Amino acid sequence: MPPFVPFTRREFLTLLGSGTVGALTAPLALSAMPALSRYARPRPTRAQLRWQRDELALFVHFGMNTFTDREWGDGTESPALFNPLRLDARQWARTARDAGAKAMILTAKHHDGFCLWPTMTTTHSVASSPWRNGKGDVVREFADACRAEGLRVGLYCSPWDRNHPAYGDSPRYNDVYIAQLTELFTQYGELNEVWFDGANGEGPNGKRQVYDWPRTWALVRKLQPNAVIFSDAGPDVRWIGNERGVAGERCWSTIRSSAVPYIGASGDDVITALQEGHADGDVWRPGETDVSIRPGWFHHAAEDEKVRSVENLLQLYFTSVGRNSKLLLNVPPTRDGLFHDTDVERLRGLRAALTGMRAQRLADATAVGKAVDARRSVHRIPVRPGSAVTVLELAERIEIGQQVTSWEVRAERSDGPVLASGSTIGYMQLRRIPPTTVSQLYVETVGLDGPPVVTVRAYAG
Ligand code: FUL
Repeated sequence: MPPFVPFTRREFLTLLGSGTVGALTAPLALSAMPALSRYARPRPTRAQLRWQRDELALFVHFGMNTFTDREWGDGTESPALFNPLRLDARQWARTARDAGAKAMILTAKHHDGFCLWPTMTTTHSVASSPWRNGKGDVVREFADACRAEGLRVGLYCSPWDRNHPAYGDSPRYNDVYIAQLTELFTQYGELNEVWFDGANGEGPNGKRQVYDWPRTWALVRKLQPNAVIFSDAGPDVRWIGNERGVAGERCWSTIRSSAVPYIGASGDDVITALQEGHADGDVWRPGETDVSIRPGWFHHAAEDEKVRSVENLLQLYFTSVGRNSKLLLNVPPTRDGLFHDTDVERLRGLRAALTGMRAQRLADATAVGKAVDARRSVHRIPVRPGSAVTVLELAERIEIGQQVTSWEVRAERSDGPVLASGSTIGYMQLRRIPPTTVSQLYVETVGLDGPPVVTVRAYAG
């Protein structure tokens, strides 16, 4: 999808005159970099902006594996096993809202092929289970609960299906998959994110399935035009390259589309590209950091003592949202169909820690900065006296693209001690620093095309 480039008429005419407009449609050559104006760089679509500003979403892995105590089912599981007697999607949604999350994504179908909604495409679904006498629909309850709590709704329907008999017969299974997605995209209201992985293991009979991604993505665009599409190859949101909750220290929301040419592309170069993106990327494709609150994606009672601590969750927030990514934090319901008390308590703790930090704001300023030369500018940010600064937050106006290639924050003056430094900023950079009492922050930024607009905040606590 072409990037959303909100030109003013004047900008457009200027570009026409300068001959830069062609760069919008052609992939950017490295050598073309210096000549590019900021107006030619990719910018986020409205849907990408909204997605990024949500900062935190919860991922909900729930399904047959919850009942078999596995991570990957093989598709032979009996639907009779699925019976979450106390399932309460409102409890998930309330917890998510209270944690500060703005959206949730549910595994409507995982690799074992068991569908959490009464699909017409297979009998391997909730309709064949004892749960709610076969009349239940987890996707419906999930979507209704999200909306009731003011959350946006996302779905993950695994393409790899170890149950469906058509899997491995590529055209036939692709029709099944499209039919499943069509049900999900037409019966549950507006989705804000559709999540795809490239999982493509051997089918039950050693069959190999070739997915039809262009067809799949076209279906999303047609039926859910406001949803962002996540996969490692985009097109809207890219995978961050690991499941440890850590975005690259350098993290561009732009990436060269050729670096991850197809879903499931592998190799060190691909992982580095996913982690860091590229300053000269031809597409706006921000990174999403998916990570679980527990060792596994699904709930296992044996892991009830291994839920991440509040401090650890806070750390994840810093290494994802605080590195220009978005945190998709997995919280798996138990067999009862509820989030576990420990997970709920930790999420509350995360919210309290973030709210506590933001309540102790000592500095908050947005400015273009004073240009020192064509690319370098300085900002002097006054700090409220009384408390020591422990966290620095920097942000760019990403509506107009990502600009900053390096930054440095010093205490008081241009020759004061360096409190923090880095390369990219993007949507947000968060840094902890040793407690420092200052009256002014001296912030220097270097932009790709000129002095960027930067917001600088400082917190105590
Ligand atoms: C992967 C899957 O194989 C895992 O089971 C999990 O769902 C993770 C989020 O995505 O592709």
